[in-house]
Amino acid sequence: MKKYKIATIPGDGIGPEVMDAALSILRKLENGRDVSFDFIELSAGDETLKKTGSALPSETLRGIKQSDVCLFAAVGETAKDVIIPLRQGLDLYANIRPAKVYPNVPHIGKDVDLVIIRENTEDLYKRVGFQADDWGVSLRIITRQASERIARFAFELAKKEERKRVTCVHKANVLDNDIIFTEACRRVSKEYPSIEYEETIVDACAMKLILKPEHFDVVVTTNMFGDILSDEAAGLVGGLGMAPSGNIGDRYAIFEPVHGSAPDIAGRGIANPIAMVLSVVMMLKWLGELELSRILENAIVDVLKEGRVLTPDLGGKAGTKDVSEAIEEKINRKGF
Ligand code: GGG
Repeated sequence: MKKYKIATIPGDGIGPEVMDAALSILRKLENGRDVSFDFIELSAGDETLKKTGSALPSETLRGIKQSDVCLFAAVGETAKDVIIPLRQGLDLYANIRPAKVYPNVPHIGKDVDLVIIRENTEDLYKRVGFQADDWGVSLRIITRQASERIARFAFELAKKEERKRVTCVHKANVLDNDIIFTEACRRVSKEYPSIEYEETIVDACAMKLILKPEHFDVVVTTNMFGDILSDEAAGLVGGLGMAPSGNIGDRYAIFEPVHGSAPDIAGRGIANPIAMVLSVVMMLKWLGELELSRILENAIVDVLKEGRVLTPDLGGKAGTKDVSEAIEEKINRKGF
């Protein structure tokens, strides 16, 4: 029996609702299989700050380190005090953000199946700067080491997933530190001659994502550009309710939906859990549970194909729990 210790951080707003959906589905996946999940709930976020005085208590960090992997849902206003320290503190240097068109999901980008690899530890997110009453400075730190590391990660992912092209996205025509990033990507690209390599300026990339999204396969970019472009890419494939992600390092990994706590719909039971559940699919792949990840992704696809149980963001009237139950039913019915 394979046993996994999974740290869970439900967080704020719709976080606990989509986390419940994910955990209930994982329990269903355990049934009759040689795998078991031990969930360890940890706290972080706005509510945790109110209760404990810290948005990211040290027990939470310790709990993640003692687990095989972490599932994170969403936090609200305290994002910068939770997500950034987790990514940098655990050296989760690669943020994988896929954008893929699924059946029956209203979308504007046809044939989109791309993945954005966002450098996750430096750039403006280092939060090095100064602030006075009427001015502020944030240093945009880009190093050769981190750039080469993320470039290599992107090419390795392209190789593993049999993807054809890596696009390095930058603003090296204006920002000198992006020359370091592009040169690193170019150097690493030489180690992968069978994968096509190109460079695109970030503003041109933002436009081309709308005009010709099917062109993109693997996009590798710096932290801030990756944040913005991945929301744009999510917009091509049905919105943030369909956007999963993984924060990957050499020792630890945290999987989370791209969306935040969505306070406008929190507590109403109508949040789309699919971004969270697709993050579980990514987590299972990372754990090496390829068969389970395939079963789960197929169950999601089956529910979407039928188009009967969809949350309001996808044009339906179903609730979060309806969607998770429909996915569980598919897992059951297929007798996997
Ligand atoms: N899962 C990503 C996440 O929690 N992001 C935090 C965030 O964007 N917070 C702002 C908000 O919830 O409005």
